[in-house]
Amino acid sequence: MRLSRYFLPILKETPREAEIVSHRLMLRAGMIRQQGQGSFSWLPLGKRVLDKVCRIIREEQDRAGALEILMPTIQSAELWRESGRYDDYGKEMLRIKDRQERDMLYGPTNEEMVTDIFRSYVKSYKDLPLNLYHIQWKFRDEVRPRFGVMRSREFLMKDAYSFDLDYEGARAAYNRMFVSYLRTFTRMGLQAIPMRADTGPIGGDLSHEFIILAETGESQVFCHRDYLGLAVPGEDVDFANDDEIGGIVKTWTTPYAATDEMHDEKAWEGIPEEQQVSARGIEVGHIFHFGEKYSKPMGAKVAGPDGKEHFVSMGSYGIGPSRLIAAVIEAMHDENGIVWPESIAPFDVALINMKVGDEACDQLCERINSVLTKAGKDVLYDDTDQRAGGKFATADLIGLPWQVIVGPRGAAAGEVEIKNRRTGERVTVPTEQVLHQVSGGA
Ligand code: 5CA
Repeated sequence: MRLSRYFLPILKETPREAEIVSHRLMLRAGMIRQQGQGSFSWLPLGKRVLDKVCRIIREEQDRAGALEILMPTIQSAELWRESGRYDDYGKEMLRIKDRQERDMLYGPTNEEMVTDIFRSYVKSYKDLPLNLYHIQWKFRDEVRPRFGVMRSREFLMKDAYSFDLDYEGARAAYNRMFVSYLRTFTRMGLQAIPMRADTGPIGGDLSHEFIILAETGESQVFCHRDYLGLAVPGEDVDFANDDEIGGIVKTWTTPYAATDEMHDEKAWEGIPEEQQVSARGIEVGHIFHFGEKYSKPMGAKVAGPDGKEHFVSMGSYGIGPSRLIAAVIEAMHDENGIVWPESIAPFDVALINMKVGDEACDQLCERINSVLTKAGKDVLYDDTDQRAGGKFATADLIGLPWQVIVGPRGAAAGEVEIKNRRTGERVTVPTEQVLHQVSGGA
């Protein structure tokens, strides 16, 4: 992609309304634009990150056996009256009327709608387990939308819903999502700690929030230091093996970890002080087991092996991709800007032409752009006529993992400079080695 043809509205000034670093950097790097209170457009750079985040989420949901669907944003109040939540949900729900004066709403979550899909088709335990997920916009009229996309009113959510014959099956489904979440967050370079959590308006008796430790986090959290060293399961983890998955969940739930609402002072005092981590945290995922809370009132039941009808045991599993991006920036930035992990960087390489119009520089840049692109790298080629200083500042601000810098002297000598954004390390290499170098140099 040529920067001269791209839409990257970088802000020179630090926006005053942004209180936390991720919000400031997302605005400055031209990733998002505020459209109203708690409502944001995703500009090209931000959209690329959002897509990469969603791709990782999808891959890990699919690996764990969940199936992707897509449900509408606008829902009928009728469904919500069936579960009793139409009245319970309160002011956070955006209520709308259509031209026939029917009560509608903009979905804050989808338990009712997915339960309706399930009950319409699935009648036998033989079709279980089933887990359906979608990635769709939600609206919650939050009392205090703030921190940009961290707590907005309209936000993207991946929400998955599991259906099982009994508690044992539902617990296994819960465990699969638990492990899938550990993998998802690790792939984005984040260390997420699962903590016992309150279930709020979703309901149920078992729930974990996945928390990223960060000073700007909205919740106070408490956990054992052991979490900081726990290994996350690799790609080869067998989601068909309930014992293996259950074992991983056990390892990850044995040390103490709880959010403020679930904190147990007594248990906490039993942990040696040097092992206690009391910090602020950002909730990037939240999983719930709620059994028959929706299946019973909505009549979602299947015939069991005993020939009798059973209300299915359900759970729901959420991740906020838009919030997640802000959380990644909170965790990974420096004084010059964002420092993306390679897995979700909007582009892999910033190719910086220091002297546009110089034939040798232009030609070399074209060649490198083509070699890297052919090798599957996403390249943002800075072919603008900005001064070198401005180009470096932009590249640092938008945080691409590698900068390939082409100047006239190097071009004449057949060399380029390569900077690693994270470490700041710079090396000069022969042009033939650029691909090797930006692929990790191994
Ligand atoms: N139905 C359940 C699970 S699918 C549910 O709605 N859970 S939730 O309320 O905990 O939301 C799931 C995730 O969405 C949260 O962990 C968070 O990452 C994200 N999220 C929730 N509210 C917001 C918000 N106002 N802005 C940005 N992300 C949000």
